[in-house]
Amino acid sequence: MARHLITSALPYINGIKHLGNMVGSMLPADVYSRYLRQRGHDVLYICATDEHGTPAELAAKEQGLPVDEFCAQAHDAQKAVYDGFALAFDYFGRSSSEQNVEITQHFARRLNENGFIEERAIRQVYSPTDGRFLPDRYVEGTCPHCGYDKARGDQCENCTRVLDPTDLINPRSAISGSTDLEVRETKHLFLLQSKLQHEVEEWVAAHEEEWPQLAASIARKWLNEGLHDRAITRDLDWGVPVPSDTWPELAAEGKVFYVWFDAPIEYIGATKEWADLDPENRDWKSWWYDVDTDVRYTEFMAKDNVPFHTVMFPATELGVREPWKKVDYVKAFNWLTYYGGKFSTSQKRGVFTDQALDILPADYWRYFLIANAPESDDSSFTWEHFTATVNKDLADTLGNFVNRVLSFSKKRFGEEVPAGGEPGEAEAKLGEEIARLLAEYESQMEALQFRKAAAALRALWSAGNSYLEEKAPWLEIKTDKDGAALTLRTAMNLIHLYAVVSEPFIPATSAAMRQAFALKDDTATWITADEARALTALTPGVPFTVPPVLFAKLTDEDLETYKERFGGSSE
Ligand code: B3M
Ligand code: ZN
Repeated sequence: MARHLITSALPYINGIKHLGNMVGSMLPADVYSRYLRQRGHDVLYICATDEHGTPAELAAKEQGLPVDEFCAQAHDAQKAVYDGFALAFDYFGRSSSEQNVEITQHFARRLNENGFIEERAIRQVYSPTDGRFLPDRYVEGTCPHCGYDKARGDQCENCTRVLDPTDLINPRSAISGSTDLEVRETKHLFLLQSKLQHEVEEWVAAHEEEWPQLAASIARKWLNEGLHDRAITRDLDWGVPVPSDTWPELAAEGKVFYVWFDAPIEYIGATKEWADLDPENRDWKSWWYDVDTDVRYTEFMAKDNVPFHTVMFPATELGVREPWKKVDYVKAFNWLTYYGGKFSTSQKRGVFTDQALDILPADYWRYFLIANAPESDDSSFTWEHFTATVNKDLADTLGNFVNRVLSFSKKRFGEEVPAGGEPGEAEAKLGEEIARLLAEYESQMEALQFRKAAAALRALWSAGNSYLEEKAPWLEIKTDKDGAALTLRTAMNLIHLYAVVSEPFIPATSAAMRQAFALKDDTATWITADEARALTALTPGVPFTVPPVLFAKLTDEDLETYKERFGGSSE
């Protein structure tokens, strides 16, 4: 048993996320956490809404709400969707929490004491029309690198390059649209990342071999370009205030920390939020402080977040000169596209997570998304692919197997696992196959290779179908009643095995399968290789019920309806 700390990139507060966000961070982190818990590990899965910065202020403005009220509502709305997806966070916090304010300010003070923060006067975009400075996303314009004309002042969504608002060509205010912008001088805090370059390089060198290539190559690229000193404060109303004990002048001017400074610290902050709810039994520091080899820390994120997690946040943690836990494994994802084009929150294209749950239960989405996770490359969502996968894998291969076996057995043998027959050659062959596939599934899960893990799970389901076709109990029963009982009992044992091992992917369906045998809701007991080989855990006489159809088959008409509602192309 090991201690596993798991975090997924914090979703921005500014709106309900689309399926691309879900598959690139929270969902795989949940699948992995569930798997590790089932294997008996001590797991802490932490996430939170990322609530500061210009996206929050702009979204609140759009809805005509004060920003704190907007964030409270938007946090609850996102949390409801994640509950709907059955994401089993140990805690889902808020980066605007007092815990995060406290730890962020502590980090800043320590960085300052260690000589890694400097006050500098800089030139910032100022809008006389709006009567304020326009940091980050308050400015939009054309990307100087790729020419994308809706680039934001902090990052270009198209080429993912990090930008400064003054880099943009033809800049305009995101508040008023005004192009009457000027550049004025103001003081800000800078994090002297250049002084930490060497240390970060050493740290990355010690870890990158273990990371997936996507994460390692992005980290390398950033280090090769050189770490630049970066402004970590902003002229905004909403954010973690610069502490007045250390920087009275900046604090009086109302400066707050830049959202990317406090957001990763919220991984720690949210752990403290969790612990503060039950301080007798929960120790947040035992997960984060001076635990270098006691805790294994895995982060999940899409590729645009990788530089912040492999280079910038580690730089911050190193500069603090205290033994804060740093990431061990960075699981990074490419993009999920919508018919080859971009899913986009700001352009409202693609399928949003709340809409997805309106249409079908979470397990349909969880399975499809993980089985097609953009791991080695971008992958494309199409309704054709989605409906075909649901019908083939979930409705036919798994759902139909469960229903066929249980209804037929009920009809011929009543509502108990049937007695009779001795396992023979077919069962021995099946057992070997199941044990082999289970080992494959386990090793892919442990390697965080989600598509391959999904393929192994699908192969486990298929093996049951092949066995059933081969033994054909509906024919067998005419000549060999005991033989048919053995076949059905073995098939029921497969259902029991599926209930346990499918849980990380399709938890609600797993629960329905367990309930068919009135098994207590104990998924923490994994299946051993010997049990997989024997397939005899469910013994004759165990009562069962036939569950309702596990997965509905999607029709051509459904497909047309989805395409009409969401648009069946990238346009
Ligand atoms: N909220 C960016 C994003 O949603 C950001 C992640 C923060 S992780 C500390 O893509
Ligand atoms: Zn660009």
